[in-house]
Amino acid sequence: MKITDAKVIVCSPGRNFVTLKIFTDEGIYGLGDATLNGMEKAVVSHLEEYCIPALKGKDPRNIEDIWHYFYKGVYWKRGSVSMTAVSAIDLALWDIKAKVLGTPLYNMLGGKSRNKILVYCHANGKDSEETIDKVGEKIKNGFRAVRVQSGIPGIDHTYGVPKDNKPYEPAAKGLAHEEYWDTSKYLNFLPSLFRKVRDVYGENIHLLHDAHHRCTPIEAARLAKELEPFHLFWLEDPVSGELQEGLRLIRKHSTTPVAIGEVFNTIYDYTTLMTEQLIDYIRMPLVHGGGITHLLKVAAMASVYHIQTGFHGATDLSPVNLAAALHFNTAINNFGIQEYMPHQEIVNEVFKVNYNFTDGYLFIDDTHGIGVDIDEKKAAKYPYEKASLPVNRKTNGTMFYW
Ligand code: KDG
Ligand code: MG
Repeated sequence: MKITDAKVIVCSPGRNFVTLKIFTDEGIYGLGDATLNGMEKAVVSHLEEYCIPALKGKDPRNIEDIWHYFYKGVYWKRGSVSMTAVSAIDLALWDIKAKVLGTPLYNMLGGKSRNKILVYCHANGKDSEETIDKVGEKIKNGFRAVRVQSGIPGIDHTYGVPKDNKPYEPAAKGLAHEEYWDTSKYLNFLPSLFRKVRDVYGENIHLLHDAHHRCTPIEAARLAKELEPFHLFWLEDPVSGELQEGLRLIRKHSTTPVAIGEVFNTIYDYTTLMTEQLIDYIRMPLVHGGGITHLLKVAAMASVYHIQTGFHGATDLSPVNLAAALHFNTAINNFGIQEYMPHQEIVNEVFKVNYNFTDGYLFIDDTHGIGVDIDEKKAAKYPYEKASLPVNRKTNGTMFYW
Protein backbone atom coordinates (compact mmCIF):
# COMPACT_ATOMS: atom_id res chain seq x y z
CA MET A 1 0.00 0.00 0.00
CA LYS A 2 1.30 3.48 -0.86
CA ILE A 3 0.46 7.08 -0.11
CA THR A 4 -0.22 8.65 -3.51
CA ASP A 5 -0.89 12.22 -2.45
CA ALA A 6 -2.20 14.46 0.30
CA LYS A 7 -3.89 17.83 0.43
CA VAL A 8 -4.69 20.47 2.98
CA ILE A 9 -8.23 21.82 3.16
CA VAL A 10 -8.67 25.17 4.90
CA CYS A 11 -12.19 26.35 5.63
CA SER A 12 -13.95 28.75 7.93
CA PRO A 13 -17.50 27.71 8.82
CA GLY A 14 -17.76 30.26 11.63
CA ARG A 15 -14.07 29.75 12.48
CA ASN A 16 -10.96 28.43 10.74
CA PHE A 17 -10.19 24.74 10.46
CA VAL A 18 -7.26 23.05 8.71
CA THR A 19 -7.79 19.44 7.62
CA LEU A 20 -5.21 17.10 6.12
CA LYS A 21 -6.46 14.46 3.70
CA ILE A 22 -4.04 11.64 2.79
CA PHE A 23 -4.82 9.51 -0.29
CA THR A 24 -3.66 5.93 -0.99
CA ASP A 25 -3.37 3.69 -4.01
CA GLU A 26 -6.21 1.56 -2.62
CA GLY A 27 -8.69 4.42 -2.84
CA ILE A 28 -8.95 4.76 0.94
CA TYR A 29 -8.17 8.18 2.42
CA GLY A 30 -7.62 9.40 5.94
CA LEU A 31 -8.32 12.71 7.67
CA GLY A 32 -6.29 14.55 10.28
CA ASP A 33 -6.95 17.82 12.09
CA ALA A 34 -4.15 20.38 11.60
CA THR A 35 -5.81 23.42 13.17
CA LEU A 36 -3.60 25.72 15.26
CA ASN A 37 -5.72 28.67 16.27
CA GLY A 38 -4.40 31.94 14.81
CA MET A 39 -1.41 30.20 13.19
CA GLU A 40 -3.30 28.11 10.64
CA LYS A 41 -1.29 29.19 7.61
CA ALA A 42 2.04 28.33 9.23
CA VAL A 43 0.92 24.70 9.60
CA VAL A 44 -0.51 24.68 6.06
CA SER A 45 2.81 25.83 4.68
CA HIS A 46 4.79 23.34 6.79
CA LEU A 47 2.58 20.49 5.55
CA GLU A 48 2.55 21.57 1.92
CA GLU A 49 6.19 22.54 1.58
CA TYR A 50 7.91 19.89 3.70
CA CYS A 51 5.67 17.03 4.81
CA ILE A 52 3.42 16.13 1.88
CA PRO A 53 6.26 15.76 -0.66
CA ALA A 54 8.05 13.43 1.78
CA LEU A 55 4.90 11.40 2.48
CA LYS A 56 4.30 10.41 -1.13
CA GLY A 57 5.30 6.82 -1.83
CA LYS A 58 5.48 5.77 1.84
CA ASP A 59 3.47 2.78 3.09
CA PRO A 60 0.71 4.33 5.27
CA ARG A 61 0.57 1.21 7.44
CA ASN A 62 3.98 2.00 8.96
CA ILE A 63 2.63 4.64 11.33
CA GLU A 64 5.36 4.41 13.99
CA ASP A 65 8.13 4.76 11.43
CA ILE A 66 6.43 7.66 9.66
CA TRP A 67 5.87 9.38 13.01
CA HIS A 68 9.59 9.17 13.78
CA TYR A 69 10.49 10.22 10.25
CA PHE A 70 8.78 13.56 10.97
CA TYR A 71 9.99 13.75 14.59
CA LYS A 72 13.41 12.15 15.11
CA GLY A 73 14.20 12.50 11.44
CA VAL A 74 13.77 16.29 11.57
CA TYR A 75 16.60 18.36 12.97
CA TRP A 76 14.34 21.32 14.03
CA LYS A 77 11.94 19.26 16.06
CA ARG A 78 9.13 20.00 18.55
CA GLY A 79 7.20 23.27 18.69
CA SER A 80 3.48 23.87 18.05
CA VAL A 81 3.63 24.31 14.27
CA SER A 82 5.66 21.24 13.45
CA MET A 83 3.94 19.03 16.07
CA THR A 84 0.50 20.03 14.73
CA ALA A 85 1.65 18.86 11.30
CA VAL A 86 2.99 15.58 12.75
CA SER A 87 -0.30 15.12 14.64
CA ALA A 88 -2.41 15.64 11.52
CA ILE A 89 -0.34 13.09 9.58
CA ASP A 90 -0.61 10.63 12.45
CA LEU A 91 -4.40 10.96 12.79
CA ALA A 92 -4.87 10.52 9.04
CA LEU A 93 -2.71 7.37 9.07
CA TRP A 94 -4.64 5.82 11.98
CA ASP A 95 -7.86 6.70 10.13
CA ILE A 96 -6.57 4.90 7.03
CA LYS A 97 -5.40 1.85 8.97
CA ALA A 98 -8.71 1.43 10.81
CA LYS A 99 -10.66 1.88 7.55
CA VAL A 100 -8.47 -0.70 5.80
CA LEU A 101 -9.10 -3.17 8.61
CA GLY A 102 -12.80 -2.27 8.65
CA THR A 103 -13.11 -1.25 12.29
CA PRO A 104 -13.71 1.85 14.43
CA LEU A 105 -10.47 3.41 15.63
CA TYR A 106 -10.98 2.52 19.30
CA ASN A 107 -10.66 -1.17 18.40
CA MET A 108 -7.11 -0.52 17.25
CA LEU A 109 -6.26 1.07 20.60
CA GLY A 110 -7.29 -1.82 22.81
CA GLY A 111 -11.06 -1.86 22.38
CA LYS A 112 -13.66 -0.46 24.76
CA SER A 113 -12.79 0.44 28.33
CA ARG A 114 -16.12 2.33 28.58
CA ASN A 115 -19.24 3.03 26.54
CA LYS A 116 -19.61 6.75 27.15
CA ILE A 117 -17.29 9.69 27.66
CA LEU A 118 -17.83 12.12 30.52
CA VAL A 119 -17.51 15.68 29.24
CA TYR A 120 -17.39 19.15 30.73
CA CYS A 121 -18.92 22.24 29.22
CA HIS A 122 -18.31 25.96 29.72
CA ALA A 123 -20.52 28.30 31.74
CA ASN A 124 -19.58 31.96 31.73
CA GLY A 125 -21.24 35.24 32.62
CA LYS A 126 -20.35 38.90 32.95
CA ASP A 127 -20.61 38.73 36.76
CA SER A 128 -21.26 36.20 39.55
CA GLU A 129 -25.04 36.32 39.18
CA GLU A 130 -25.08 35.71 35.45
CA THR A 131 -22.42 33.00 35.79
CA ILE A 132 -24.43 31.20 38.45
CA ASP A 133 -27.49 31.27 36.17
CA LYS A 134 -25.41 29.89 33.29
CA VAL A 135 -24.18 27.02 35.47
CA GLY A 136 -27.85 26.24 36.22
CA GLU A 137 -28.68 26.21 32.47
CA LYS A 138 -25.85 23.76 31.79
CA ILE A 139 -27.00 21.46 34.58
CA LYS A 140 -30.53 21.60 33.13
CA ASN A 141 -29.09 20.65 29.73
CA GLY A 142 -27.72 17.47 31.27
CA PHE A 143 -24.08 18.36 31.97
CA ARG A 144 -22.50 16.78 35.05
CA ALA A 145 -19.29 18.78 34.87
CA VAL A 146 -19.12 22.53 34.27
CA ARG A 147 -16.16 24.87 33.80
CA VAL A 148 -16.99 28.15 35.54
CA GLN A 149 -15.52 31.44 34.27
CA SER A 150 -16.83 34.87 35.21
CA GLY A 151 -16.25 38.52 34.52
CA ILE A 152 -14.27 40.07 37.37
CA PRO A 153 -15.23 43.37 38.98
CA GLY A 154 -12.78 46.04 37.81
CA ILE A 155 -11.37 44.07 34.83
CA ASP A 156 -12.65 44.92 31.39
CA HIS A 157 -12.08 41.65 29.51
CA THR A 158 -11.83 38.37 31.33
CA TYR A 159 -10.56 35.20 29.69
CA GLY A 160 -13.41 32.89 28.70
CA VAL A 161 -16.20 35.47 28.91
CA PRO A 162 -17.62 36.95 25.68
CA LYS A 163 -18.49 40.65 25.75
CA ASP A 164 -21.67 40.41 23.72
CA ASN A 165 -23.34 37.35 25.25
CA LYS A 166 -22.57 35.30 22.09
CA PRO A 167 -21.10 31.80 22.44
CA TYR A 168 -17.47 32.19 23.52
CA GLU A 169 -14.95 31.94 20.65
CA PRO A 170 -11.27 32.31 21.56
CA ALA A 171 -10.12 34.06 18.33
CA ALA A 172 -11.54 37.25 16.79
CA LYS A 173 -11.36 38.42 13.18
CA GLY A 174 -8.25 40.32 12.09
CA LEU A 175 -5.13 41.08 14.11
CA ALA A 176 -4.84 40.43 17.84
CA HIS A 177 -6.62 42.92 20.06
CA GLU A 178 -5.21 43.82 23.46
CA GLU A 179 -6.77 42.91 26.78
CA TYR A 180 -5.81 44.03 30.29
CA TRP A 181 -5.42 41.96 33.40
CA ASP A 182 -5.13 42.39 37.16
CA THR A 183 -4.18 39.24 39.08
CA SER A 184 -4.92 40.62 42.53
CA LYS A 185 -8.54 41.49 41.56
CA TYR A 186 -8.88 37.97 40.16
CA LEU A 187 -7.47 36.28 43.26
CA ASN A 188 -9.69 38.32 45.56
CA PHE A 189 -12.81 37.52 43.56
CA LEU A 190 -12.62 33.88 42.51
CA PRO A 191 -13.11 32.00 45.82
CA SER A 192 -16.28 34.02 46.50
CA LEU A 193 -17.66 32.94 43.11
CA PHE A 194 -17.11 29.26 43.84
CA ARG A 195 -18.57 29.63 47.32
CA LYS A 196 -21.78 30.97 45.75
CA VAL A 197 -21.88 28.28 43.05
CA ARG A 198 -21.52 25.51 45.66
CA ASP A 199 -24.16 27.18 47.89
CA VAL A 200 -26.66 27.18 45.03
CA TYR A 201 -25.94 23.81 43.35
CA GLY A 202 -24.41 21.72 46.12
CA GLU A 203 -21.68 19.12 45.84
CA ASN A 204 -23.33 16.89 43.26
CA ILE A 205 -21.86 18.58 40.20
CA HIS A 206 -18.23 18.66 39.06
CA LEU A 207 -16.85 22.20 38.88
CA LEU A 208 -13.73 23.18 36.94
CA HIS A 209 -11.88 26.44 36.41
CA ASP A 210 -9.23 27.65 33.95
CA ALA A 211 -6.74 30.20 35.30
CA HIS A 212 -5.29 30.39 31.77
CA HIS A 213 -1.64 30.67 32.83
CA ARG A 214 -2.10 33.95 34.71
CA CYS A 215 -0.61 33.31 38.14
CA THR A 216 2.92 33.08 39.43
CA PRO A 217 3.64 29.85 41.34
CA ILE A 218 2.98 31.46 44.73
CA GLU A 219 -0.20 33.16 43.50
CA ALA A 220 -1.36 29.83 42.08
CA ALA A 221 -0.62 28.16 45.41
CA ARG A 222 -2.80 30.73 47.18
CA LEU A 223 -5.60 30.26 44.64
CA ALA A 224 -5.52 26.46 44.83
CA LYS A 225 -5.53 26.63 48.63
CA GLU A 226 -8.43 29.08 48.81
CA LEU A 227 -10.46 27.02 46.31
CA GLU A 228 -9.85 23.81 48.25
CA PRO A 229 -13.12 23.94 50.26
CA PHE A 230 -15.14 23.97 47.00
CA HIS A 231 -13.73 20.64 45.79
CA LEU A 232 -12.94 21.48 42.19
CA PHE A 233 -12.63 18.64 39.71
CA TRP A 234 -9.57 20.59 38.59
CA LEU A 235 -7.86 23.93 38.46
CA GLU A 236 -6.46 24.29 34.94
CA ASP A 237 -3.26 26.04 33.88
CA PRO A 238 -2.76 27.77 37.24
CA VAL A 239 0.70 28.81 36.01
CA SER A 240 2.37 28.93 32.64
CA GLY A 241 3.83 25.47 32.18
CA GLU A 242 7.36 26.22 30.94
CA LEU A 243 8.69 26.16 34.49
CA GLN A 244 7.71 22.62 35.42
CA GLU A 245 9.25 22.94 38.88
CA GLY A 246 6.94 25.92 39.52
CA LEU A 247 4.11 23.50 40.17
CA ARG A 248 5.85 22.16 43.29
CA LEU A 249 4.71 25.20 45.19
CA ILE A 250 1.06 24.56 44.35
CA ARG A 251 1.27 20.96 45.51
CA LYS A 252 2.96 21.98 48.72
CA HIS A 253 0.00 24.12 49.73
CA SER A 254 -3.12 22.47 48.44
CA THR A 255 -5.01 19.34 47.42
CA THR A 256 -6.93 21.03 44.58
CA PRO A 257 -6.34 18.80 41.53
CA VAL A 258 -4.29 20.42 38.76
CA ALA A 259 -4.67 20.05 34.96
CA ILE A 260 -2.11 21.45 32.55
CA GLY A 261 -0.78 21.28 29.04
CA GLU A 262 -3.21 22.37 26.31
CA VAL A 263 -0.26 24.26 24.77
CA PHE A 264 2.27 21.45 25.29
CA ASN A 265 3.30 19.30 22.38
CA THR A 266 5.58 16.47 23.53
CA ILE A 267 6.10 14.15 26.46
CA TYR A 268 9.16 16.20 27.41
CA ASP A 269 6.87 19.02 28.54
CA TYR A 270 5.49 16.62 31.13
CA THR A 271 8.36 14.57 32.51
CA THR A 272 9.02 16.52 35.75
CA LEU A 273 5.31 17.12 36.23
CA MET A 274 4.66 13.40 36.07
CA THR A 275 7.63 11.92 37.86
CA GLU A 276 7.20 14.33 40.78
CA GLN A 277 3.40 13.87 40.76
CA LEU A 278 2.78 17.59 40.45
CA ILE A 279 -0.35 17.29 38.31
CA ASP A 280 -3.50 15.19 38.06
CA TYR A 281 -4.66 15.63 34.45
CA ILE A 282 -2.92 15.99 31.09
CA ARG A 283 -4.56 18.47 28.71
CA MET A 284 -2.35 18.05 25.62
CA PRO A 285 -4.73 17.12 22.78
CA LEU A 286 -4.15 14.70 19.90
CA VAL A 287 -4.09 17.56 17.38
CA HIS A 288 -1.14 19.36 19.00
CA GLY A 289 0.54 16.57 20.93
CA GLY A 290 1.74 14.24 18.21
CA GLY A 291 -1.52 12.40 17.51
CA ILE A 292 -2.49 8.95 18.70
CA THR A 293 1.02 7.50 18.41
CA HIS A 294 2.57 9.97 20.84
CA LEU A 295 -0.39 10.41 23.19
CA LEU A 296 -0.59 6.64 23.73
CA LYS A 297 2.91 6.88 25.19
CA VAL A 298 2.15 10.02 27.20
CA ALA A 299 -1.03 8.49 28.62
CA ALA A 300 0.80 5.26 29.46
CA MET A 301 3.48 7.17 31.35
CA ALA A 302 0.79 9.25 33.08
CA SER A 303 -1.00 6.10 34.21
CA VAL A 304 2.07 5.02 36.18
CA TYR A 305 1.69 8.18 38.28
CA HIS A 306 -2.12 7.95 38.67
CA ILE A 307 -2.53 10.89 36.29
CA GLN A 308 -5.57 10.90 34.00
CA THR A 309 -6.40 12.49 30.67
CA GLY A 310 -8.57 15.56 30.26
CA PHE A 311 -7.98 16.59 26.68
CA HIS A 312 -8.37 20.12 25.42
CA GLY A 313 -11.54 20.36 23.34
CA ALA A 314 -12.31 24.02 22.64
CA THR A 315 -14.07 24.98 19.39
CA ASP A 316 -10.72 25.69 17.72
CA LEU A 317 -10.03 21.96 17.57
CA SER A 318 -11.96 20.42 14.69
CA PRO A 319 -14.53 17.61 14.78
CA VAL A 320 -11.82 15.29 13.39
CA ASN A 321 -9.77 15.86 16.55
CA LEU A 322 -12.80 15.50 18.83
CA ALA A 323 -13.89 12.20 17.26
CA ALA A 324 -10.34 10.83 17.42
CA ALA A 325 -10.17 11.90 21.08
CA LEU A 326 -13.42 10.07 21.80
CA HIS A 327 -11.98 6.85 20.35
CA PHE A 328 -8.84 7.34 22.44
CA ASN A 329 -10.90 8.11 25.56
CA THR A 330 -13.01 5.02 24.92
CA ALA A 331 -9.97 2.77 24.82
CA ILE A 332 -7.49 3.85 27.48
CA ASN A 333 -7.75 2.95 31.15
CA ASN A 334 -6.73 6.32 32.63
CA PHE A 335 -9.34 8.50 30.92
CA GLY A 336 -10.57 11.29 33.19
CA ILE A 337 -12.81 13.74 31.33
CA GLN A 338 -13.08 15.38 27.90
CA GLU A 339 -13.65 19.09 27.30
CA TYR A 340 -16.68 19.61 25.07
CA MET A 341 -17.41 23.04 23.67
CA PRO A 342 -19.96 22.23 20.96
CA HIS A 343 -19.18 23.63 17.51
CA GLN A 344 -21.59 26.03 15.83
CA GLU A 345 -24.32 24.40 13.69
CA ILE A 346 -22.66 25.40 10.38
CA VAL A 347 -19.60 23.33 11.28
CA ASN A 348 -21.82 20.25 10.87
CA GLU A 349 -22.59 21.32 7.29
CA VAL A 350 -18.93 20.79 6.47
CA PHE A 351 -18.00 17.92 8.79
CA LYS A 352 -20.19 14.82 9.01
CA VAL A 353 -19.67 13.61 12.58
CA ASN A 354 -20.19 10.30 14.36
CA TYR A 355 -20.75 11.44 17.95
CA ASN A 356 -23.64 12.79 19.95
CA PHE A 357 -24.24 14.23 23.39
CA THR A 358 -26.74 12.74 25.85
CA ASP A 359 -27.11 13.42 29.54
CA GLY A 360 -23.58 14.58 30.35
CA TYR A 361 -21.74 12.15 28.08
CA LEU A 362 -20.56 11.94 24.47
CA PHE A 363 -21.20 8.72 22.58
CA ILE A 364 -19.34 7.63 19.46
CA ASP A 365 -20.71 5.22 16.85
CA ASP A 366 -19.00 2.31 15.09
CA THR A 367 -18.23 3.98 11.74
CA HIS A 368 -14.89 2.63 10.55
CA GLY A 369 -11.79 4.74 11.12
CA ILE A 370 -12.10 7.99 13.05
CA GLY A 371 -15.56 8.20 11.51
CA VAL A 372 -15.66 11.86 10.45
CA ASP A 373 -15.83 13.03 6.84
CA ILE A 374 -15.45 16.44 5.24
CA ASP A 375 -17.68 17.79 2.46
CA GLU A 376 -15.17 19.67 0.36
CA LYS A 377 -17.80 21.50 -1.71
CA LYS A 378 -19.40 22.86 1.44
CA ALA A 379 -15.95 23.64 2.88
CA ALA A 380 -15.19 25.74 -0.22
CA LYS A 381 -18.22 27.92 0.58
CA TYR A 382 -16.41 29.11 3.73
CA PRO A 383 -12.93 30.39 2.80
CA TYR A 384 -10.22 31.16 5.37
CA GLU A 385 -10.66 34.40 7.31
CA LYS A 386 -7.78 35.83 9.26
CA ALA A 387 -8.47 35.64 12.98
CA SER A 388 -6.20 36.00 16.02
CA LEU A 389 -6.15 35.23 19.70
CA PRO A 390 -5.93 38.32 21.92
CA VAL A 391 -2.72 39.48 23.57
CA ASN A 392 -2.75 40.45 27.22
CA ARG A 393 -1.11 43.19 29.30
CA LYS A 394 -1.18 43.94 33.00
CA THR A 395 -3.11 47.12 33.76
CA ASN A 396 0.23 48.97 34.05
CA GLY A 397 0.98 48.07 30.41
CA THR A 398 3.39 45.17 30.96
CA MET A 399 3.07 42.34 28.42
CA PHE A 400 1.66 39.26 30.11
CA TYR A 401 0.35 35.79 29.34
CA TRP A 402 -3.05 35.62 27.66
O1 KDG B 1 -7.16 28.77 21.10
C1 KDG B 1 -7.06 28.93 22.48
C2 KDG B 1 -8.21 28.21 23.15
O2 KDG B 1 -8.33 26.91 22.69
C3 KDG B 1 -8.04 28.20 24.64
O3 KDG B 1 -7.98 29.49 25.14
C4 KDG B 1 -9.21 27.46 25.28
O4 KDG B 1 -8.09 27.49 27.38
C5 KDG B 1 -8.92 27.00 26.64
C6 KDG B 1 -9.70 25.86 27.13
O5 KDG B 1 -9.39 25.41 28.23
O6 KDG B 1 -10.61 25.43 26.45
MG1 MG C 1 -7.53 26.09 28.92
